[in-house]
Amino acid sequence: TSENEYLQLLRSVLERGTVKEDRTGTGTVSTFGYQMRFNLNEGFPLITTKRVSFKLVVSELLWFIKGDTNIRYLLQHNNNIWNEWAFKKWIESTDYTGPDMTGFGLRSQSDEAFNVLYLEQMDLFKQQILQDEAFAEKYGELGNVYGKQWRDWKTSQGESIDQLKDVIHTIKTNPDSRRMIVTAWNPEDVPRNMALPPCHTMFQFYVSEGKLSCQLYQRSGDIFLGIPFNIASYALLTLLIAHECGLQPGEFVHTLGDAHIYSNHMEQIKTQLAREPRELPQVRINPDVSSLFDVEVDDIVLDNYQPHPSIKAPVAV
Ligand code: UFP
Repeated sequence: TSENEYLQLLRSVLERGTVKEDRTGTGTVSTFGYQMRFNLNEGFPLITTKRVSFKLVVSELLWFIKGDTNIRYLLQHNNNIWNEWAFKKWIESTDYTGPDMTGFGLRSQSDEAFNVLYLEQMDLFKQQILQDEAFAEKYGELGNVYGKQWRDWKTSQGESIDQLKDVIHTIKTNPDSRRMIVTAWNPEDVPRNMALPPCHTMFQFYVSEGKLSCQLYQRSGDIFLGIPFNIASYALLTLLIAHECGLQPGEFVHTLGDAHIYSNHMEQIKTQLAREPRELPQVRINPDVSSLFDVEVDDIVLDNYQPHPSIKAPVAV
């Protein structure tokens, strides 16, 4: 199956990668420039050699599509993947009066007593985001992350560009166009107004023989933890847009810049590579919902996903 594209990436970086230091201080083995292709008609590319949470993929993608940049929606869907970024702003603010949380990412992994305190503070933070709307508005906001750039890119004239809506319009009316691009990399915002400079930098659509393909350029990819998730997310985006445009899905082409394996993921990768890939699952979209912007979590169903067990690994922050 097309899962081999991913397993081949793992093997290739293990074999050809070079040792490289990185921002997080963890250390990586890395290569520069790599491409995978997933034929979306051969099953949905949610890898089976370990369990990947499809629920988290769905709620994060719908959050981007809605143009939402506040973690409140994610928390309402039990999705915690962006919490640390909002939490960081909270503990650095003058409104925060709890115990010192400086450097919580690394400290919570090495210091068990601190970890207990951290989990307590994080839990309080999440509760307050969910219960207190004014608090959520102030501290749940991540700035100009994906949702903002996709749906409400601000021009120098103060106008707003809805890149996602525009690209869908072009797919419908001028499918041969070679300009169907959405970019999240906003050089003005990157150093100032973003919690995390976008990893999935830009994507382009392509229509041929009634099929919609999508290519993503990802500037930086954590091969073990991030990439399986990113593949599923963009494969789903392609299915959703094909659905709205009345096209069949084609391919998802995934192009990587710095593709790296963190030094503390090596054991996990050995475990994973020893496993036999299984049949890929399928995704169904509620046929009654025609607009991408009306899709809700329950409109997307995953069938026949029978993966190997999940494999835990530390996240580099
Ligand atoms: N990362 C991914 N995929 C994502 C995401 C982050 O692989 O969707 F948001 C990883 C890549 C890298 C780190 O290991 O997170 C971001 O760090 P940096 O900005 O230094 O590249």
